[in-house]
Amino acid sequence: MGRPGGLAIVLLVARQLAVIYGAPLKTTFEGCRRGSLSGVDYDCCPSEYRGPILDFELKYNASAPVRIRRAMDCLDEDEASEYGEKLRKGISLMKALPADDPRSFAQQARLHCAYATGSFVTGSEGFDIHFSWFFHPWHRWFLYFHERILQTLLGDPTFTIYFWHWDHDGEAIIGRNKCSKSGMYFPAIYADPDSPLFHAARSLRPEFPALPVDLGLTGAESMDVPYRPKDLLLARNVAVMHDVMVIKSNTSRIFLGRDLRAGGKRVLPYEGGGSLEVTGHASIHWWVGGDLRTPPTAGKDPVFYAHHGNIDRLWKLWPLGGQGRANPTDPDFLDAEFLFYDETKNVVRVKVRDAMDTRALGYVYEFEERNEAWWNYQSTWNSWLKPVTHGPDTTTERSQGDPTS
Ligand SMILES: [Cu+2]
Repeated sequence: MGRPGGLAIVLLVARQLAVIYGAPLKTTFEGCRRGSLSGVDYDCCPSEYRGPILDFELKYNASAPVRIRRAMDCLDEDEASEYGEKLRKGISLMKALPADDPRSFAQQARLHCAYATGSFVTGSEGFDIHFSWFFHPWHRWFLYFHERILQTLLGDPTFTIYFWHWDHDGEAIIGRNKCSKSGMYFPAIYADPDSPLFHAARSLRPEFPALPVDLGLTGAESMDVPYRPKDLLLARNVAVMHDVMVIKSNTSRIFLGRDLRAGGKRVLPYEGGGSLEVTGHASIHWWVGGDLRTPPTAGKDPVFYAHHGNIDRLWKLWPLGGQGRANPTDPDFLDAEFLFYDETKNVVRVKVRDAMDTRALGYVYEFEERNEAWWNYQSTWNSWLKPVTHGPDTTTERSQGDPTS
């Protein structure tokens, strides 16, 4: 047998071993196919993916000053109107790009859909970055490129996306500035029907804009969101946040979700998801409803990006909850690769390890300290909450931090 044949066998064996013993997941756009989620088919492969693939570290060297992604509810009137104007302009420019332009709003939503429906393949399996330890880093990258594209369209490299501060009940907190408004209401700039930030496919009930979000919503309630009065919601939301961020988060498996490696099989929605992904994060998706209810269509609603800003911030807050709360150092986590489009339509290959420090990516969040009311919440939270299933090894580990056990 000649050398090429021997090499082929070695490669084949290495590939099989990688599937059996694990190796970092690598994304390729080749072989993208129609995907599905919960029995519904979706066609959301990127429209155009030829051309060289650039490596993230070679292309970008962060030199600009670090920007602050601020809480939308904590802006003063002038700041809010200035931000609203810029964001409306940026999103309308993004929506006006040709439909097949990978920077267009529609194509960004499609890319999120492709990563949510098993459209991209590892081994012989389609994979989903949700319900796995990639949920947080993948969405960090997704917002990062969304923000870069907005900066370029606006011609403003200082433009920064702000977040929907839905974990903040309005009890005054003092961070970089003093903020005593509640972030738990639907952000007004996304509610104006004449704005490009509006999305018609939402199913918020008419009374909901006057009510706080419902962070305790469960999947069973998601199709017909129940009415709960304001006082109950404000208190319950703080309890839910404490439960998810402090009680049910003492290992990375519980907080981030199950591992996913090259050739890994997809699991049912929610089965492998981390605590914040399944509760709080998903609850907001269900509460807003419409396209936001399910991952394949969620990116079509502009409020998605403000919602996920807060998720990204909460991921940064998580290690402050106590010992053992650290992101995985497993190379199969850190060296996993994803592909995104940048502001010049190039395909960029990123690794999870390059997303671990937001400062290196050029931004930090307002309120990155232990200053939200939910950190120190103590009450009969468990009498209000139904148990949430996070996967097979969750139930036993959860009880270690459960004050009632
Ligand atoms: Cu998502």
